[in-house]
Amino acid sequence: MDDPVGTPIRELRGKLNVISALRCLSEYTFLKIVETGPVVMPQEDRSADSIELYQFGDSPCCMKVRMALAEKKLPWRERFIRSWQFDHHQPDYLEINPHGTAPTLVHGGQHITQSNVIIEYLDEAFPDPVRLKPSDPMQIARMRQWMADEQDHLFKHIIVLSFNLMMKLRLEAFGLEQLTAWSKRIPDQVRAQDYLQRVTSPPNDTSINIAQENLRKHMKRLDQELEKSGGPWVCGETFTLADICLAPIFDRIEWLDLERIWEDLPKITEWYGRIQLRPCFIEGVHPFAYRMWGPRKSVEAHPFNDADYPT
Ligand SMILES: N[C@@H](CCC(=O)N[C@@H](CS)C(=O)NCC(=O)O)C(=O)O
Repeated sequence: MDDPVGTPIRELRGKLNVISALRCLSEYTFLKIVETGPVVMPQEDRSADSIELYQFGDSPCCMKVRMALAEKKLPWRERFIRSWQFDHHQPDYLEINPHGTAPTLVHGGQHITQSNVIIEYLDEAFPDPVRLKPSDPMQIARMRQWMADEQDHLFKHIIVLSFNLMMKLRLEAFGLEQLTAWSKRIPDQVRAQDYLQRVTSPPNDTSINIAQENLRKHMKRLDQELEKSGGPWVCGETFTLADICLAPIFDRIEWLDLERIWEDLPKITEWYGRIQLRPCFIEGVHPFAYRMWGPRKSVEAHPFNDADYPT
C-alpha cells in the first residue's frame, strides 16, 4: 500500500545510510593508508640541511645571522638579494618579509624575519654544539638589553653614517637614471623617494657628527659593561648573542674608517680584537667582493659587475 509520507522518509534514510557508509569507508581507507604508509604526509623538514638565508652581502643584520650559523656549525643555503635593484621590495619577497628588509631565514618551510629573532631561534632550535645564551637570568637580561640597544640605537646611527658615507657612492656607480628606474620597483613610493633623496643629496655633516657622538656614548657604556663583566665577552665568560649583535656594528664602523670612535676605550679595543679572530667572525664577515663602496673601496677601482654576485 502506498504510504505518501513514509516513502520519501525511507528514501531519505536510505540516502543518508549510503552517505554515512561512504564516509565510514573513506575514513577507514584514510586510516588504512596512514597505517600502511603508502602516502607520505607532508611534514616540515626541520633538519639543519633545510636552512636558507635570504640576505645581502653587506648588511650588519645579515652578518649577525651568518655569525650565529657559523658558531652553531650549521650548513645553510644562500638566497642572495640584489638590493641595489630592490629585489627585496618585489612581491615574492614581500610575501615572506612584509617589511622588505633582510635577513629572512627559512627553516622547515617557515619564514622568520628580524635578525635578533632569527639568531635566538637558531640558538633554541640548535642547542648544540654551544649555547649562545648565558644560564643566569640576570645575564640573559643583560644580553637582551644589548641586543635591544643595538637595534633601537646603534643600528639607527649606523644607518645615518652608512647613507652619508657609502650609499651615496651608488650614484657614482650606477647614475641617477638607473637608480630612478630601479626605485620605481619599490611599491611604497614614499620609501622610494626617501631613498633617492638620501642617495643623491650631499653628505650631511651635522647628521654625521650627531651619529658619531651618539655611537661614542654607547661605546663608553659598552666599555664599562666589559669592565664590569670582567670579559672576555659582553656578558662575562660566555660568548653570547650580544657579542654577535654588536660585532657587525663595529665591522661597519671600521669599514667607514671611523675606528677613532672607540680607539681610546681599552676594553672595547680588546674585545673587538678578540672577536675578529673568532672563526664565526671570519666566516660571517662580508667578503670584499660583496662590500659596498666606501672609503676603503672606490667605485673607480672596483666598478660594478653583476657577475661578481651570486645568482
Ligand atoms: N630590525 C630588522 C632590520 C632589518 C633591516 O633594516 N635590514 C637592512 C639591512 S641591514 C635592510 O634590509 N635595508 C634595506 C631597506 O630598508 O630597504 C632586523 O634586524 O632584521
